[in-house]
Amino acid sequence: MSDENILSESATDRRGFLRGAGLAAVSAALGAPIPFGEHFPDGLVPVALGQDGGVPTIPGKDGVRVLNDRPINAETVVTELDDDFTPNAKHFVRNNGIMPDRANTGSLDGWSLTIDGEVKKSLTLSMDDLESQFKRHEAALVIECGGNGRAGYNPPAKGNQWTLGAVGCSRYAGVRLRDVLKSAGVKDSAVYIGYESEDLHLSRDPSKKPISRGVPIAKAMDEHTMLVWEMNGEPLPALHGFPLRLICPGWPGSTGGKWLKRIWVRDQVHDGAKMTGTSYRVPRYPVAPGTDVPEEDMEIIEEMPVKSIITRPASGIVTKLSEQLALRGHAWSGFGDVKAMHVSMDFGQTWTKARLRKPVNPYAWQRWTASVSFPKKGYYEVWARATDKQGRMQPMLVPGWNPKGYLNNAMQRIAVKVV
Ligand SMILES: Nc1nc2c(c(=O)[nH]1)N[C@H]1C(S)=C(S)[C@@H](COP(=O)(O)O)O[C@H]1N2
Ligand SMILES: [Mo]
Repeated sequence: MSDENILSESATDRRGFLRGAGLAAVSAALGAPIPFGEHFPDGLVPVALGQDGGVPTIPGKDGVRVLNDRPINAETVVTELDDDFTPNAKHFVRNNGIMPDRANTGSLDGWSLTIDGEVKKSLTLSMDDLESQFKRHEAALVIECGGNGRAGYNPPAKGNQWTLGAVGCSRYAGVRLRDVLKSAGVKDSAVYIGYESEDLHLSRDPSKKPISRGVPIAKAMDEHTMLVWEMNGEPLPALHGFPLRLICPGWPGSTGGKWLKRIWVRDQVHDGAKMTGTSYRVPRYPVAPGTDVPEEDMEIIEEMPVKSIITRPASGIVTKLSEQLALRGHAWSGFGDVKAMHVSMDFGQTWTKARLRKPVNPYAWQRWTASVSFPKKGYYEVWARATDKQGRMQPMLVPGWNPKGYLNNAMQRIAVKVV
């Protein structure tokens, strides 16, 4: 292997050198006043000061690519997802609105979690109540945005053009949602839960919510669904929902409300912001690319499909004919464990079984490793394909086109030049 890379664009270090600096310092570094400085999003490095010719960065984030800065959306460069568990600094960020002030101040003043609706007894819980009244639970969980891979669809779907990196698997600690729901006493009339959060709509209109989604009561009562306040042993970071978030593992990341303040148990399918219309929905039947699908023919996304990534080597690697090329990455599925992982270096004619680790717990991703050798010099692609325990496999091409560009679990391909 050499350091050479045949791709024109490589994953480089996008650390902003002004991380954490105040407005005055930023202004000094720019050599100019910032007339609209008060509107500059907290925690963002001005494009002019970013590296890589102006790629914006986010303080406290490493190895991420910013897709949008209002609201903040950043995906992880795929080679930066190599860790067994994704460090906080590398976890992707998907915000639909403006982060609440509380996230930045780290204060719990006036904060509580309300559980109400179709329950026998409404609860108002402080962080101390959550920590002391319920059994602590820890798990490593994949969070993947429903739109991860959107950039692969044609005709293109509107929205953040996520490639591979709107996914991460970090270690979380908190409590099972079902323990909290049980203590409130779920009524037979309960159908769904909806979350409400402290973030603001982009318009700053307090009567509007950026997002308020939920899951059916069975998923809410599943033993793996959690309320978490710790991420990789640290208090939940501001960008990831301080002080408390929900995680419904295996389901679209959007079901995991950040900056949580209420769980509303509903007697109908929750109808909060981004639950209705075409949000986080796909057609009930396959459609041709570009089809205008009527809203009533769209259904809510539940489990996320089987998927894998290649975290080593980077696409574009140059390797020697005499050497074996070591490959590695992670695989996961919303439908249960991944049971097999295969790689091909001949455009899918033959497949080699990779080694695959068991997950540390359900809904954690699984490490895979493989090595391949090449018959002669030239250009190759390595393709990687996961199969879950229900027999579902990643498609070679983008799967069914859908108007919002969700659920693209096509195999990842990397370019390899053998010299
Ligand atoms: N309150 C709130 N919760 C939210 C969001 C949001 O904008 N506001 N974004 C959702 C979406 S679409 C995703 S994919 C995940 C992203 O979680 P992360 O930013 O910790 O990666 O959070 C979800 N929870
Ligand atoms: Mo998302």
